[in-house]
Amino acid sequence: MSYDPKSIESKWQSFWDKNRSFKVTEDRSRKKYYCLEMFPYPSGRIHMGHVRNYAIGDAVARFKRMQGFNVLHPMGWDAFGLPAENAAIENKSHPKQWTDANMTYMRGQLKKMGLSYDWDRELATCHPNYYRWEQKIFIQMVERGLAYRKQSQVNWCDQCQTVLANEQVEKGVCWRCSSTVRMRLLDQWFFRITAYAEELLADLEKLREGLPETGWPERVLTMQKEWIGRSEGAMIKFKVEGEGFIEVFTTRPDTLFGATFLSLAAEHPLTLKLSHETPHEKEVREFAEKASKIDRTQRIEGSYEKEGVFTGAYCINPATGEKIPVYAANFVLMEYGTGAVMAVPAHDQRDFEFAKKYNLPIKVVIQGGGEGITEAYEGEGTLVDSGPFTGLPSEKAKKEIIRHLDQKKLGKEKVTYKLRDWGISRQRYWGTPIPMIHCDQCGVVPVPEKDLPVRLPTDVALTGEGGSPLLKVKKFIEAKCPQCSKKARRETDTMDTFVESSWYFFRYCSPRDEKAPFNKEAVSYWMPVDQYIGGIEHAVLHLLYARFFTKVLRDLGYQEIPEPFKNLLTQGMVIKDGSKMSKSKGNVVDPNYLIERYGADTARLFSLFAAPPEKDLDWNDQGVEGAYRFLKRVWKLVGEDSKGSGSEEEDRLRHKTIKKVTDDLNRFQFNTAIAALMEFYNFLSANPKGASQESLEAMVLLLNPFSPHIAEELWQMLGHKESLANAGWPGYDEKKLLTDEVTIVVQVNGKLRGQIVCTPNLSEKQVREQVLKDEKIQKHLQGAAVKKMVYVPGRLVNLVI
Ligand code: ANZ
Ligand code: ZN
Repeated sequence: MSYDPKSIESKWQSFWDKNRSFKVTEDRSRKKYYCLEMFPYPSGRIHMGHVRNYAIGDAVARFKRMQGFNVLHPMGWDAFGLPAENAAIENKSHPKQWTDANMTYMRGQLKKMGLSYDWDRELATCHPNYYRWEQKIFIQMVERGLAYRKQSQVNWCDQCQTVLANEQVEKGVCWRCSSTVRMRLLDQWFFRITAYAEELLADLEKLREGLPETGWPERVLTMQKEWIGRSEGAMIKFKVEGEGFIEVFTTRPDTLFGATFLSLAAEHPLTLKLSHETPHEKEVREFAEKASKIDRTQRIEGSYEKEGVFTGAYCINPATGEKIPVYAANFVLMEYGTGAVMAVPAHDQRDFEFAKKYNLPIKVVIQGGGEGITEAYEGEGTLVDSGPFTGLPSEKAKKEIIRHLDQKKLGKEKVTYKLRDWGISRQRYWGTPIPMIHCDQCGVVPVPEKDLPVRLPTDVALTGEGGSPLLKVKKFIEAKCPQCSKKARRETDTMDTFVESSWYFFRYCSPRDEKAPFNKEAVSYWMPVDQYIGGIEHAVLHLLYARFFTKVLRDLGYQEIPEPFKNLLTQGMVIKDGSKMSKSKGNVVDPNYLIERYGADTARLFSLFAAPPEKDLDWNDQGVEGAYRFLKRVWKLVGEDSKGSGSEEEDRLRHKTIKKVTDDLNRFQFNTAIAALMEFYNFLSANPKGASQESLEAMVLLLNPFSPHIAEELWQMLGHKESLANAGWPGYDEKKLLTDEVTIVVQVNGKLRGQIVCTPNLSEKQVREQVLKDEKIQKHLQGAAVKKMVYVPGRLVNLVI
């Protein structure tokens, strides 16, 4: 019987389905293992990146299950989002229809891969049964001040009369109509993630550890740390004539004596106010207008000409008492610190260039530069020209200057973060409705819990024009105020889809719960996720938001753990012809083709064998052929009628292989584990008498995490009735590994006098002892003293007497 993946694979897939082979429930008598791959967006069909991700996850899940863990391995859909809306506009269909159809198709594809999911736990975030809980949590966050509304800058297209996401702004113009995009203030909903900045930073330490050699990758920890961006420094107040104070944030209070002007953000409230009714007003206004058009990407990259204008106002440097000018500058961000900077041109390069450009004084206050400097000296050092602080080193001066300012109530120590509150408002249709009602009398009022969920209406017209489609659904907008019962207006913003993916891993623990977002007991058993697997592109946003939500859910009393993901594996990309596989590059390999032609077992084996999981995988057709050939050979070997009786050498290699595969799987080194299986196969197939039943069984068990269909079938052929879904992982005997022997030739004064047989890993001293104990050698030595021993490890000993 030849290897026919198609029939075997559909046979076992229906077997697993029918028997609910991977269904799990909480069982406190057993150790749990929660294995999770990032859930997919139902874009239409799966791609090779998915195949790789899920092959890794499934190998881990099956391995852990065989090791006796109670394994939770769920799958679902991150089902809200803009592509559904765009596709609906294009195809004149509905986002729900499009999404449902995609989920159905992709579910079929995943089933054809033979992934060991507990499908009874499948969830889709666009279902009211899912998002109603998100709405409830949102309202509780509002009550706690963790969700709030504030005016904020958005990308706005005047032509389309709509807010644009950052991705919809290309080189400063609207993706749809190509007119210039401007920044505009709009009321938006925010999550106060900054309230957790310190904890999010500190807990990164907990993630460093995890299981041996795993935890979270250092790279991801660093990216999160930089994103949170903690800076220690001070707030310092500069008195303005007639206008109170301007407060600045600085990390270098030691340079205060060198602050020769102040720079405000264009959007700083004082920028226009200070210039009001001065000759500078018009110029400042024009400047602010222009600065607001710099788009976000350029801002972040700093790729624009640094410019500014004088506001007409002066303030007092609290250290020197000198009058210094106040400028507005386009590189000062309103969203960081206080939106105002004390400019120290001698020690900050941007300030230096600005001072040169506008002819402002440059005063050196840290030793390092001097007269006529050509660039800023940004390092620390000894203070000069700084009054009573002259001569102090920077570190000490920072503290002393802050203390001095504190006494005069002009400054204090301050820690600032780059992390911004998370803007979650989207003027879109296909998302979770924000459950709030606007009343002229009562303000913004939460929808009462009994009225949840606020369902997304289905009868909407999607035209792609002007603003949120929900604005045109009268029935949706018209609401009664929950407080005063008067006519009111329903919020039409929907939530960022990152909100759904911030807590889905909790919902998997009790996905059909109708009383709460999730069951506390179930969560206390399953969470945290033991192994999370997904792309590096989620290193910051998704993973940070999920960590934040976990802490919020803890503080709202829903659950107790502080961190959701104990170990994280970030898989590399799938590359073909030198670039990432993608539709736009036209270099995709369709998983359907692979599965049709070779079977899922080959597709999975290839994805795991071709590269270590965190590295990029370079696609090659020979690799797939090779994986297929290997499975065909194993099929033939196991299927042969004659079984050998084995040998000591075979036993040893079997134990060695089991150990190697076990160790490698513990470290997710699937490629070397598979290589060990290939070596084992080579040995077994070289024996003309056939391999022993025991070795063949080991081969099949070890193959199961990678290529489970063929493994199940071969297991039956070897005479077993039970499915491998519940089989145990094979053990090995350490002692058996040590029975490896080597023969060492022994010479005396260069002449062959005998040999010893010993284990290969003896030290030189142990070899010497064994040689001197050997009777035959002792005869040749005749009691003479050994002056020197030459040892070629594992091969030869020469005794010089
Ligand atoms: C005076 C000074 C002197 C500064 C000096 C630096 C060097 P990090 O480390 O990233 O936190 N700054 C403060 N708020 C800003 C804003 N809204 N937009 C742009 N720049 C801003 O950077 C903190 C430093 O960045 C602050 O320290 C401030 O410049 C500037 F020799 O103050 B410094
Ligand atoms: Zn009201």
